[in-house]
Amino acid sequence: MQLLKLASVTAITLYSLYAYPCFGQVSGPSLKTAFQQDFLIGTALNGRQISERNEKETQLIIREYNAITPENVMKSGPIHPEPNLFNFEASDRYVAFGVKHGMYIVGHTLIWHSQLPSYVQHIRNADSLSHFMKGHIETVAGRYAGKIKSWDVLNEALEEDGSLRKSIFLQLLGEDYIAKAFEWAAQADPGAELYYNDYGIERPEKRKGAIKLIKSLQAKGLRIDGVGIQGHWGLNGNNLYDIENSIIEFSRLGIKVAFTELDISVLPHPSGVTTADISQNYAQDPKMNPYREGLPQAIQMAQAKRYEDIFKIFIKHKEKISRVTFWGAHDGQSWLNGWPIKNRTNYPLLHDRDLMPKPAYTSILNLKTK
Ligand code: 9MR
Repeated sequence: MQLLKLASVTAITLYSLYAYPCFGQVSGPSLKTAFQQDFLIGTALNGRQISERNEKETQLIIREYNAITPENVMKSGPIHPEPNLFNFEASDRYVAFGVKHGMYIVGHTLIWHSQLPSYVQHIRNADSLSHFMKGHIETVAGRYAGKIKSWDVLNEALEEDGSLRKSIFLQLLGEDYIAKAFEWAAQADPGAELYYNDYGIERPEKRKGAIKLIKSLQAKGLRIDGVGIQGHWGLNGNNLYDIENSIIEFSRLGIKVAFTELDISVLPHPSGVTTADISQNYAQDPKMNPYREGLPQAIQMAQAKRYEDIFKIFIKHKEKISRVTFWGAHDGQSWLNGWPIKNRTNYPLLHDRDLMPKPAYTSILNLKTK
């Protein structure tokens, strides 16, 4: 038994040394250095990470990544909980983290139908909603002007068929709310790049809607600097063609393309479709949580290959891509452990729950270092 244990510890150590030769050292290849000439490599930070509660996690984040996005702390619910009350404690800490570590700081997100403060959900007239939007954008984007390098001004404003989402903003303010969001963001922080961010816009139908939205801003003479394709994908590799075409088509609009929330789920999705619609929620079923005890090697390798295929496309189009951000630094923190079914064990990121690099990490790094 002891021998077996020793053998497996040795195997893991050897694998880690192979996969991550410089783990614990300050020099040697890391994602951010390997892709330095290509695009920024980012991660989303949760509240714990922003507070630097775990030294190993902090070291992993600053070693691998040169861009950060706040996973939740800048959303309107937490940051603007009452009409005249802003809670900047966590967001100030987030920005200070980025400044301290010399990182590219992303703001996420100014206008989103989800995670709205409850008083906004109860607004029933256009004037009050417009008043909220303007005040919110001016105050939040204004506070961090000069520090936030890029804002996800508008998040997920499209339905799956590419039509405008029937959010409270569209219903009370009409299409013009989109132009207003970009106009007010540009005024509040003239130096920040302004992005439209959404999931599934690599798919042709929804992509058309995103292109229409971007063109309508440009036709009004408003500034939009980039589009964020979130990249919440699964193991099925049949969207490579769509990913490549969307990079090409979006960049033809004269804007930058970023991949803003990349993760590759290894678990079955109950509806069979990969999306990031957080209103989805399904009952628990043990068949839907097959890897509670660990991820089989074959799936690890399939995920590594999937990441490799995607990154080959990113590298091919590197001059069109500004940033690739992963939606978290390790599997343990991923939202995909709780969505669309609660309490599952998913493995969507590049480092495992012990902060060790996975084959997916190595497959990406090898594209630049081998
Ligand atoms: O990862 C985020 C999770 O912790 C939150 O509960 C959820 C709801 O606010 O949002 C998740 O992040 C989302 C991001 O802000 C926008 N695109 C989809 C992401 C995954 O749901």
